Amino acid sequence: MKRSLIILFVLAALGAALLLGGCGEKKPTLYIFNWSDYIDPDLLREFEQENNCRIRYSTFDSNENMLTKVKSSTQSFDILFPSGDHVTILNELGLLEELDKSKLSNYANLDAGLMKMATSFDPGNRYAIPYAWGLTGLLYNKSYVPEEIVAPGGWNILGDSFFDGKNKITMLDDAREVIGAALIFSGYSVNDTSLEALDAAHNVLKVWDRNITQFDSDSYKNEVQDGTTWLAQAYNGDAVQLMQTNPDLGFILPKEGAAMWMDNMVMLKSAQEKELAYKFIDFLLDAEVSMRNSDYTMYPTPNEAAMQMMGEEFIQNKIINPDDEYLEKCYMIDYLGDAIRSLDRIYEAIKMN
Ligand code: SPD
Repeated sequence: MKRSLIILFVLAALGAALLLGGCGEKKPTLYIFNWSDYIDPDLLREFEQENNCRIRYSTFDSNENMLTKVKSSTQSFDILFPSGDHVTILNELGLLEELDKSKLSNYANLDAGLMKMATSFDPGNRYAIPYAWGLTGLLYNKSYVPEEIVAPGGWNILGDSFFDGKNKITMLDDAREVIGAALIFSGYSVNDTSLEALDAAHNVLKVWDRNITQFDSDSYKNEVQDGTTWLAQAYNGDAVQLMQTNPDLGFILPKEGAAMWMDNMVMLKSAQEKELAYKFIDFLLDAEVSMRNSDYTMYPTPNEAAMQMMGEEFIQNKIINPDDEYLEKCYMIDYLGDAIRSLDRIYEAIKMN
């Protein structure tokens, strides 16, 4: 009798220990929704360990897909990583939490100049913490695309007759990027929604579209390596990530200029774990953490303290850090309000073709 009581006691103690500290423990969980290939996974594990929590991490490949999921999903997220124009859209929908900067001890690490730029989509820097910025260009596989085809160095490579009938080019599944490229090639800003500019862009796209097999923002990363795709519109950091392990790949920032974007961390009003979300944002704002993250993603960070710690190879890489002369030809993708409908119409017409 005494013996069975002891066994019962031991079992109960074991059960309690499991519930409180082991596999059965209910740890606070942070739901994060970010672009694919856009964070060092080691940092997620470190944050979990340091904060005795779990991170449920999901990815998206376009702002549009992110927005659709956030609006329609029963699953709620705590932190999202939208581009600037979509910060404005999320905010107009009343979905964003105004951030309490006193909870972000590393906020001062952010670059004052870039924070000023961010006020174009987040007046007063109230809702968004800039995370990374980049440019969009053309990634290609040198085994299939001869040097003389890319040598002209402009967006019109997309329409080169070398690709006729080959079905080997992809563009991003992103109306702003696709029409933006055609606008820049035609001599307009990516934010020009005048009839004249959009007509010119549409006409250019009709020509390029003869060579384009799909509009896709993720699978081109494998396909451009295995030869399914030879040339793809691509984000610069993603391209550099791939080029680090594949010497057959090349990337150009087109001579006419490129679309520029800034992605951000925002907290949803509906977030269930706001305190933990603040800790996560502050963790990523830490200079050392942010430096390690950029070294993984190959995108420059608006974290000035982190940028000062980046190695020479990163700083000198002109795909990641083009000089000012090139940046002057680039256009930040701005929020367009209702005018976005004209772009969507052109994009759908091109995709339907
Ligand atoms: N893999 C990360 C890609 C990040 C792209 N950012 C935004 C682009 C907006 N057009």
